[in-house]
Amino acid sequence: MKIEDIKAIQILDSRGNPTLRVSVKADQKWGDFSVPSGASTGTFEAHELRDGGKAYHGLGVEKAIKHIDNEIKEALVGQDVFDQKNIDRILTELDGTENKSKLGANAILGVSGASTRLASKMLNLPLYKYIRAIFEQDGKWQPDLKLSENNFVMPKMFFNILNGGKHADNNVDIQETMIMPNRDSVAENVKIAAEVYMTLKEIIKSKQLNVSLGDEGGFAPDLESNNKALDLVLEAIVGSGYKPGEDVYLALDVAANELYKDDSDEKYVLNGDSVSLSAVQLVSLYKEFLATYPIISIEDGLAEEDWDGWKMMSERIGDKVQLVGDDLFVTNVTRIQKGIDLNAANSVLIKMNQIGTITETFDAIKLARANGYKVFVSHRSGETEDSYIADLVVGTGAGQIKAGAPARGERTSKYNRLLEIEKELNG
Ligand code: 2PG
Ligand code: MG
Repeated sequence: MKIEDIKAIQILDSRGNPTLRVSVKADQKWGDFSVPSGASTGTFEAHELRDGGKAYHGLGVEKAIKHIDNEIKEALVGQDVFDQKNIDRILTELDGTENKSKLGANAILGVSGASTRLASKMLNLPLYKYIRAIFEQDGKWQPDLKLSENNFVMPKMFFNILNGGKHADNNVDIQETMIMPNRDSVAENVKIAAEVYMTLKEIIKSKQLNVSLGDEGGFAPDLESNNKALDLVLEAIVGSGYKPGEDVYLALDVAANELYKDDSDEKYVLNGDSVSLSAVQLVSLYKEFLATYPIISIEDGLAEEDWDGWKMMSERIGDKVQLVGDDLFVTNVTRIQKGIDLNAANSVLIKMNQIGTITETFDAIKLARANGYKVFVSHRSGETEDSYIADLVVGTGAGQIKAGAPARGERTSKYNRLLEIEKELNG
């Protein structure tokens, strides 16, 4: 079945910034995909093409849309919609740059994602089943191959309920303090997360702190120290009637790139604690955290090019906690391979727009998994209503997902889609 048409429009993301919604057509049907956008981005991410100039403070995506309307459409019309690997190969070759800066990773991902959604629609398959099929069949739909169709596992879910760093206007350095409810079912986990979120709001109010929200829907009060962020979340878990370290675990995204200053030995500046720390000292702080709080994962605990620091961190705490590379790995197989070779981490965060195509996203997941790394599928801080990553995490069996707070439409669309998938699989 051949691609007949491709269209894109400029829409707004959850921060009010322009982004793309792309639609691909075959046989009277359209498949859509809306492209997310980060704020605490890694230097080595694929390039997000923006217009510059005055409109939308330079953030428009009309140039990316033009590339879709012209070169990309020309190259893809007539190609088989069920051969995702071929579609993505054409897109990357047409761009020709290392980081997709010619056509824009936002344009390319939009087309890549929309193609898979169209294909799933044409087959009348839920998206996660189509993703499973092409994930296992080397990027191409082959109806007669046997799939592990019945082994769908619902992911562990990480809800970001307290925001800081670049995602909020407060003094907390840790970008994301997340909770992971520890039940088997999505519905139970969503319930626990929502209850803890409600309790946290009451606690923050009762302490006369500000209940304003960060970019991902978590609360963003000013606090005395970074420890206080963890204490508050713990208090909310207990206050909701759950046991920390049994019913609910904690997880952090430190986004340490944003704390990193390269002008002295004390490279990591924690404003909330009024201290500057070396990598060794910062890892000692994590060690203290691990002794005090039931933390099961620390993402971007050190900066994206601090490979020696990451090795040291892995040696010291890698056996106790998931050490997740986000800005470190940017969903890029070359960087993930380097991490594996150096023993720098044990887990990887997967963001489709860091690399730019569905095929390369699959490659990153496969490489990580083949080397015993744990995998997280992740949203971006600038999101849309598109729930694609819910299907992605189930389809690939990645096992873990983070999609922000259990509040605000662009976050709940992912959790609500997981609720739907769970119901469908159980029914
Ligand atoms: C992160 C993400 C998503 P951003 O750092 O993990 O939570 O933030 O999209 O701003 O990079
Ligand atoms: Mg991160």
